[in-house]
Amino acid sequence: MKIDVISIFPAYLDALKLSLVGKAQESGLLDVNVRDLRDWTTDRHRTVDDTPTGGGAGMVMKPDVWGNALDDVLQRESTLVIPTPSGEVFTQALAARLAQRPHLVFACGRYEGIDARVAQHYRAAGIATVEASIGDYVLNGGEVAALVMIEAVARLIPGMVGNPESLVEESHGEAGLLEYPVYTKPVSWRGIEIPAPLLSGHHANIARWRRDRALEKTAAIRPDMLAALRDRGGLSQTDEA
Ligand code: 6GU
Repeated sequence: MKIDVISIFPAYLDALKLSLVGKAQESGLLDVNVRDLRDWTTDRHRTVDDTPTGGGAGMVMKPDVWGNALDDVLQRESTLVIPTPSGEVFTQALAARLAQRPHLVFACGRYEGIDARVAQHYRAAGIATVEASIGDYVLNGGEVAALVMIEAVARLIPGMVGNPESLVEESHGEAGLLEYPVYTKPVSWRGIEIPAPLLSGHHANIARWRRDRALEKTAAIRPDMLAALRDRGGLSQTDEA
């Protein structure tokens, strides 16, 4: 997979050189390029923003500069991802869909956002375009949101995570439940014992205990997820007991 990130603060994306995403780049599974939006400005001051038409606070990013950049970077098979708090919520399902695509282009806006005609234009031109928010809170720009989305997508690329089973059991994965609590040695730490079933060596009992803790935790913290799983027929009689 190829990923381009366009931003006026390319240094924000330095974290992509670290850890899993960095290793994926060394192994050739992933090719990430971070580009400076100002390279596509044409004026002496390298202007990327202007006042909002119709009035209001803040500044809006200019469509002409974004058009220059995206015309250069996008190809027919690219997916344009625009991080914005007004987008659809970025979920594990959206991450999984994006992980199937050959080329992602992240257009990181700052200030009050990018002129709305940019998304409209590339959609009309037949470029798959996704406006996505990482949650109901406000960041100063799309860079940190792009980091979040890239990490979530990159670990779903086949061959990226050492043990594919770790993708199945984890929170928001296929089970549709939050993950059960995990423990390692010592068996007793500061007076707190690891729950006995995990020490039993009885695999069915361990699986049942883990499933019950996942159900309990999901019911308490994310009742919406539990209801959705029930509606999909994902809860057995034992689960409901
Ligand atoms: Cl994608 N951008 C900004 N600026 N704020 C956000 C966000 C994105 N997602 C949640 N808050």
